[in-house]
Amino acid sequence: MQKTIILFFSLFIFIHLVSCSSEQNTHQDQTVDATPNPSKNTAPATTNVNKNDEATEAIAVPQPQVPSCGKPSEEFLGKVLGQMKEEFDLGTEKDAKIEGVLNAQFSSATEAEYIAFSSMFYAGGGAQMRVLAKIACDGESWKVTGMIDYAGFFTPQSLIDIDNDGIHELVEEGGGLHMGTCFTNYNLYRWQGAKTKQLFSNHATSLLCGGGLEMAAPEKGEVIETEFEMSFEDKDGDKVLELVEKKMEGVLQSGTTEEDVKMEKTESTMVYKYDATQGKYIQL
Ligand SMILES: [Ca+2]
Ligand SMILES: [Ca+2]
Repeated sequence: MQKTIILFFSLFIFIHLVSCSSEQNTHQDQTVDATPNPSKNTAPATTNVNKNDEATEAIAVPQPQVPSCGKPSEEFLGKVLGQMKEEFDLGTEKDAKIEGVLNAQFSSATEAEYIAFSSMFYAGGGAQMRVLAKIACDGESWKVTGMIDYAGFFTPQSLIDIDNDGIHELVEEGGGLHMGTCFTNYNLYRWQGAKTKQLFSNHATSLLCGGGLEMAAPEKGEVIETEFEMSFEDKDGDKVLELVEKKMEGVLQSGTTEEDVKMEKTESTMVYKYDATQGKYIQL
């Protein structure tokens, strides 16, 4: 039990340090241009992207119009934060704030929009969340046109144009510790009006942190750890990014604690292709 507590706090401190580092980065530059550009597809730091510059160079991407509303003002962002607090329980986060604002396109390739994201807060169940607010100019002033909760960090790399239509999709990567098991979630979304549609999702778990192995007491042959490494790559040259999933699995051979555990590791790769008809990634 003592070890479980130590492991839990070690993990908490680690998550906190990463979170602080992320906050520093986003504070330095509050408003960032994240205009989609197929020759510069972006992805999270942990994701490898094949830029395939040669294949995408010839494509003309419509540039968003400069919005007649100018940039969202501090006063307006204060109202956005108020709306976030109304719609979501920001928990014990007393100093909840707008952590950053990014320029993006979510409705059309030519309509400038912004996305404002809150600082992290603890939602029910202990998961770390933040709120994303989509902001659009109605011709006269900025309006909040959608709001979702979002687990994990949010950076310019969280915006990616997977199908080369000039409209951003959102990559969400988050994780935590629950009942001795570490988990990592990977989701890909697209805005649909005020909410989002999920285009892809996977979920990895590990019993090798937080004392999960002792609690679950798995038998030989059971998978005790999965990891996913996700990357985007245009494998067939059709200007739409495939999602490449490298999966690692650890199968228990012997041992009952994190110190004496022996695993057999297997690795496999899966490629998912975006199906525009269904509006989601499907296995090839
Ligand atoms: Ca897109
Ligand atoms: Ca492709």
